[in-house]
Amino acid sequence: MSGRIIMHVDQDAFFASVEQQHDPSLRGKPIAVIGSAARTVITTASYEARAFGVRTGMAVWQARQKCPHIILVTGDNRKYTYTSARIVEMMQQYTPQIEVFSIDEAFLDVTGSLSLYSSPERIAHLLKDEVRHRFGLSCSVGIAPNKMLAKLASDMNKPDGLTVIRPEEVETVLETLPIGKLCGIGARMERQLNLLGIRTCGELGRYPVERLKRKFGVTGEKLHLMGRGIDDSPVIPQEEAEEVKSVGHSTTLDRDIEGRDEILRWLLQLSEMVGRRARRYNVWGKTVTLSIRYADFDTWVERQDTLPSPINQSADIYRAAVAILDTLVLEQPIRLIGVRISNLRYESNQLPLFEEELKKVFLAGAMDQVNDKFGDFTITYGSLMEGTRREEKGAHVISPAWRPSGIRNVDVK
Ligand code: TTP
Ligand code: MG
Repeated sequence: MSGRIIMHVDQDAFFASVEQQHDPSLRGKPIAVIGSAARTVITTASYEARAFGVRTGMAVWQARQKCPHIILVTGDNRKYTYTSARIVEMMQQYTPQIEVFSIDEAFLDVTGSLSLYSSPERIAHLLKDEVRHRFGLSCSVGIAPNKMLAKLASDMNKPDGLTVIRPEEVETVLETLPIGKLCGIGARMERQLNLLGIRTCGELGRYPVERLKRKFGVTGEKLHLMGRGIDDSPVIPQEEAEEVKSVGHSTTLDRDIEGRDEILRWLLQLSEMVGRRARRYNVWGKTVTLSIRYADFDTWVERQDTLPSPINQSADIYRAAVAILDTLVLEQPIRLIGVRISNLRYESNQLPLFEEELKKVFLAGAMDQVNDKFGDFTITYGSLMEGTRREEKGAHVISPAWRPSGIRNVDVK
């Protein structure tokens, strides 16, 4: 393999396996973990329970229908965050280049570790053995030239899998792969792409990028790259993640724009991206900044407004950005436009499931990558980009599973 070698490690049935490890009487049995607050929904199920058709998100009564002798265990987040942190600590010996991606997932850039180990597969075997011996858990590993493909690979042979996608195999793997399998293409986006006649990644990669851009705005380009299996986003270790001071998105436009309607459409899309990201991390901003670069590429305009109280709803951000726009007399057509909130307030008690400890893992491990191409093209007001229906909100390109992608400023190119 040339280029980067990225490994994605995903624990199998994580919460359930931790519970089975903790209480040996649960091992080998169909169990499901339910939330400590909302006890009516299955958080995750052991593979023994999955064999009966029990799935995450299922109501408890449905799970009982599928598997009458299922054992329900109330989740204990402290156990999971503790185990998660210790696994990450253990993985450090293989490479310091580890990005904690969620409570049971991490990316490892092992490119630099190969002088110490004979092959990436060898690292994966050692790591899997160690997870089993030290934690009594099994995990699935994907190895590929980038994060997107490594994540795809780790999911291909679950549980206890090890899947390698070599650079020369990428095209073949993607050719027939349904687009919904790609981390980042949610059900709505899948439907929208299906309507264009795109069902596989191969078809997505071949679809004219210009048409994708016209339909999905800034997301179109990314979809195109995804279809081709391209993802340059780096693995960003926790300690390199900076404290976040603002949440923003900006985009360089394909062509200069000057009509107010068109500017507003971009503002709406950018405001939604900022709002979505801020909400995901329970962050509010009191200051809204609008940045504009004119067509001559030399002149920047940056104006901000500080509001009476912090906001993170997209509509509020949009409204504030439009208010700022209305104070400007535009001198030339616009080439770049950006929206940002700053003066941030964190609402720590609002994380729905996880506790303080995990929040740290999430916020630190999750700090977004500067170049995280696949990190947050969460939304697009696709229809609005075409100037059609306002209430049609566009698709969630990134599924919630592609978390945590952090809240750092990102330029959408
Ligand atoms: P996942 O890795 O999605 O699921 P999993 O580890 O249980 O199973 P798999 O073998 O398919 O990887 O999520 C990791 C843990 O996160 C999971 O054990 C429970 C928790 N979780 C939630 O709390 N809510 C959710 O919606 C999901 C999907 C997971
Ligand atoms: Mg998992």
